[in-house]
Amino acid sequence: MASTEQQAAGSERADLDELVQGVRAGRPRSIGRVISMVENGAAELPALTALLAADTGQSYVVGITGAPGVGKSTTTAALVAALRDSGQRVGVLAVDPSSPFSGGALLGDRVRMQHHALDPSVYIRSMATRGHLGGLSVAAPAALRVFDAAGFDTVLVETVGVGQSEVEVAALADATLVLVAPGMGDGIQAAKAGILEIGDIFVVNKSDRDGAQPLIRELRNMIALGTRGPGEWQPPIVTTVANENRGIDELRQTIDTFRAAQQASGEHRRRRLGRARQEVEGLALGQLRAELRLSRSGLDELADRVRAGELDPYAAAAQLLARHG
Ligand SMILES: Nc1nc2c(ncn2[C@@H]2O[C@H](COP(=O)(O)OP(=O)(O)O)[C@@H](O)[C@H]2O)c(=O)[nH]1
Ligand SMILES: [Mg+2]
Repeated sequence: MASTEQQAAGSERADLDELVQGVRAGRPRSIGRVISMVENGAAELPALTALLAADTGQSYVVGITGAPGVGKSTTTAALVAALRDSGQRVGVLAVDPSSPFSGGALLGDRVRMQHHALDPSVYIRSMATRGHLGGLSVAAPAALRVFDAAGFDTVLVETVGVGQSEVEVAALADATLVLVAPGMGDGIQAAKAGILEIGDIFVVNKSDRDGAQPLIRELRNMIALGTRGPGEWQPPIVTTVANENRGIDELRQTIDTFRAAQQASGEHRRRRLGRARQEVEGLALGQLRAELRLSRSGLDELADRVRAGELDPYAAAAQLLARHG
């Protein structure tokens, strides 16, 4: 007869199998549970990830970045509708790297997404990544893998945070849309802060407003000054009025054109490789950090010697790693 321990392990395994089947079938409850496990860094994650791995590699990830208020959520909702019209199943992941809590900040966006919420071919989820072991570089790809295994053709990733986090999220996407808008004062300003280099497609949203033409000109000049060489993808500018659904079909077609070009050039594979590398590194570093803190590797003792001026921090770090190895 099996021991109670074996029985417990067996039923845990059965739970995981059921969860994996639920994700594969695209069941919202299962997808939601697994993404919560990603957020919380659950102990079952490695086992779950191994079970899901065979079903991944199909979905296309589109990152949507830009300053707050530029129209990211409106554009995301409009793109969801356009992608649904072309028969795709669509996932939306709203990432807030600055918050340890998911949900709250996105309530407004939820309302906007409401008419998609009843569509079984659309799944919308927000996720917080602060406090996650390995941070955004681990949590976001793990969540994307869940969407992927659930069979979504396209996953739209909207960042809620600002600044560096947007650049980080862009590094996880297959294609990055950078949104700017006239009359925001900081439209191009935000672009200057590193966002220009990450844009595959630029979107001038709110083009119903004054100042759209000068903004397009300014953007075009800045793109021309960029470092992209001949034969490389030159980021196009798409003009939209997202809340009126104008320009959204053209945007969807431009994403398709970019996708075809990046697949032909090998750039798509390079990006996926970079993403996997970042994830593996993030996991390894997170694990190492946890081990160094938990194990009696003498971190406290070494720190105390550094404090007392008996040891320099480089030597202390070298000793720490040597003891750990
Ligand atoms: N006039 C105008 N307003 C827009 C447009 N797109 C979005 N908005 C409005 O701009 C505000 C901010 O949009 P939102 O999508 O929440 O921006 P986010 O913070 O980047 O996600 C909302 O009130 C939208 O209705 C547009 O093309 N033209
Ligand atoms: Mg938003």
